[in-house]
Amino acid sequence: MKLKVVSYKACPFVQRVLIVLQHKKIEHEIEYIDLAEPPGWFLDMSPLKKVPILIVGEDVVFESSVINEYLEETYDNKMHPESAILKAQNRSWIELGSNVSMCTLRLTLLQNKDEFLSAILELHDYFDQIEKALLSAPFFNGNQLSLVDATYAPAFQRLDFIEQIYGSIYDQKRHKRIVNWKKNLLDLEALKKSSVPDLKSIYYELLWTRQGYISNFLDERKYGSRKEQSTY
Ligand SMILES: N[C@@H](CCC(=O)N[C@@H](CS)C(=O)NCC(=O)O)C(=O)O
Repeated sequence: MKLKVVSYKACPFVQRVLIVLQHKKIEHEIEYIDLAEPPGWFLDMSPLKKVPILIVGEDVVFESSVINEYLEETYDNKMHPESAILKAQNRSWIELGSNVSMCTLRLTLLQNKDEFLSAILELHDYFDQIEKALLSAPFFNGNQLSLVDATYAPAFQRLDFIEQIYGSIYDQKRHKRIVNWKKNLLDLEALKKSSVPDLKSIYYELLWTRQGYISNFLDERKYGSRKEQSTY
């Protein structure tokens, strides 16, 4: 069955799916769209008008975590643990991963310093919980890459881009295991291959377009005059 992922270059949720496709070595096509001007065929196919969608022959699957579950059920190189309780717990942490991604997105949109700092504190609250769940191991469940890892890697990648202009975001003392985990995820070949090569500059362009507080840390000379705020 032919697989096609409909993508937007800067989307972390698309990357979750592409990491799994890479890890399982599943052949696929990617079609990029512009979310600021989504094509009609995409709006007809995507009930939430969001990417990613996965087109499987004549069928469409939407929502990144659901797409990943479909890939997990259908293809080898299993990423979920076998036991029902561990699998359920992995799904719970995937859910929390969506809160981490949304909070990371908010860091790029919030307009003032206080809101930005309170979003970092919210992230720290999530990190406190994750820290308790992590093992002293390269990945979430041990040595094997899991769907939990595929979920968090794109968020850590964006936090890393933010850190490169803003400075440290993690609490190195409270979040030792997370810092180690995110290093392992950032080194993953599957993460590198899950985005376009110029993701970092696309991401900084987006920060500039969004004109949130974080855009003050970009080099203004590179981006020209400040524009009207946009969410894309
Ligand atoms: N819960 C969705 C989130 C996907 C999502 O928010 N995608 C963004 C791009 S990164 C999008 O398509 N936004 C378009 C819109 O909200 O209109 C998933 O996990 O697939």
